Amino acid sequence: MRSLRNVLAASAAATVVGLGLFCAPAFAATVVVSNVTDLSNAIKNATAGTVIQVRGGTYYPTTTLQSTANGSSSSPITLTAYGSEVVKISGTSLPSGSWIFKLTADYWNVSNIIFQNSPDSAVVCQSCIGTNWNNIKTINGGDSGFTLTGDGTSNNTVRNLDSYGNYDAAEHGENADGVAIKFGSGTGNLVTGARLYNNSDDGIDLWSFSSPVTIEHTWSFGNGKNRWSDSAFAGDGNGYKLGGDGETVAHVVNNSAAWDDAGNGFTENSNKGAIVINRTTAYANGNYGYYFATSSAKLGKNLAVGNGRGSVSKGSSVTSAGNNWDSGISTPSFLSTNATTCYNARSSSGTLPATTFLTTGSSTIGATMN
Ligand SMILES: [Ca+2]
Ligand SMILES: [Ca+2]
Repeated sequence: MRSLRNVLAASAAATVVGLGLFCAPAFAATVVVSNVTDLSNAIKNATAGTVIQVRGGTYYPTTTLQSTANGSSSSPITLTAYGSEVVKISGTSLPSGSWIFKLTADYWNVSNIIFQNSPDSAVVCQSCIGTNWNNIKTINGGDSGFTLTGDGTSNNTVRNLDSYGNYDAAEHGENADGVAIKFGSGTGNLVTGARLYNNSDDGIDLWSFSSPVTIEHTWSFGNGKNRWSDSAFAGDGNGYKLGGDGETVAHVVNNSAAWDDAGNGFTENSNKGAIVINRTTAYANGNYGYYFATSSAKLGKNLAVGNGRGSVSKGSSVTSAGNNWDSGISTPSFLSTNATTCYNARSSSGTLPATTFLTTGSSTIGATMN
C-alpha cells in the first residue's frame, strides 16, 4: 500500500516537474513511478537522496534509461522495486545495439530489478564510484549482462546478481559474459553472491581491467556452450577469466565455484600478476580446472575434480599449497553432484539458495557453496 509520505513526496516532485523547474528540491524526494516515461525522467533527473520506487510490472523503454546524476556517500540515489513487487525492464522495444540501463554516475543503490532481453548489454556502469547493486538480474540479453567499465571505477559492490542466458548473436557468442569488468581501472570493486550461468562467453571476465577485483561466494557454470544452434559459435566459456590485454594485476577469488563451463574453470588469461585463488572448487569444466601458465598466482586450498584436460596447468611462478593436486593433500568426497538445487530461488535475504552440491563438509579445502 502506498504510504502517505510517498504520495506527498511524489506529488511534490510532480509539481516541481510541472513548473519546469529542474533544480534540486530542498528535500530528499521519494518518487513512485508506474510508467516508462516517469521512470526514465526520474532516473535522468535524480539528485542526491532521491529514492525512485518502481511499481510492479514490465516496462518497455524505447531509449536507454540513463543518468549522469551523482548521489553522495551520505546521500545516495536509490532505484528499487516498490515494496516486494516484481519489476522487469525489457529491452524488446529498444533500437538494436542499445543497452537497457546506463549510469555514468556515483553513489547509486540499485536493487530488486530484472533487466531482460536487452538488444546489447543490459546494465553498464561507466566510471562509477560507490554504486551498490543488490539482487538484480541481467538475463537473456544480446551482450554481457552486467558491466563495470572505464577508468575511475571504484568501490562498487555487486551483491547477489543473477546473470544468465546472455548471447551476442552478431559475434556468434564470442563476447557475452555474465559479468564484464573490462577496459578500466579503480580499486575496491567487489562481486559477491553471484550466479553467472549459461552465458555464451564467460561467467565473469576481467579483460583489460588494471586494478584488483575481488570475487567471492560466486557460482559460474554452464558458460560457453552453444545453446543457440549457432553454426559458427565462438564462445570461450571460462568460469572466471581473470585478465588479459597485457595487464598485470592481482585479482582475488575466494570461496567460489566453477562447473560445467566449456573452457577453464579459473584462468589467468595471460595476466602475469599475483592472482589469489583461495578455497574454490572447479568441477567438470571442459578444459582445466585451473589454468595459470605464466602468472605468479597463489593457489591455495582449491579443489579440482573431473575437469576435461586435468585439474591444473601451472607455470613455474605459481605458488600452490593445500590444493588437492598438491602432494599429501587428499580429495574429499562431494555430498552431491546434482546441481538442481543451484537453480532454486534465492533466500528471502537474497543470498544463494541452500545446496549440498559440491559441498564436502571440509573446513580446509574447496568452496563452501554458500
Ligand atoms: Ca570471448
Ligand atoms: Ca569474455
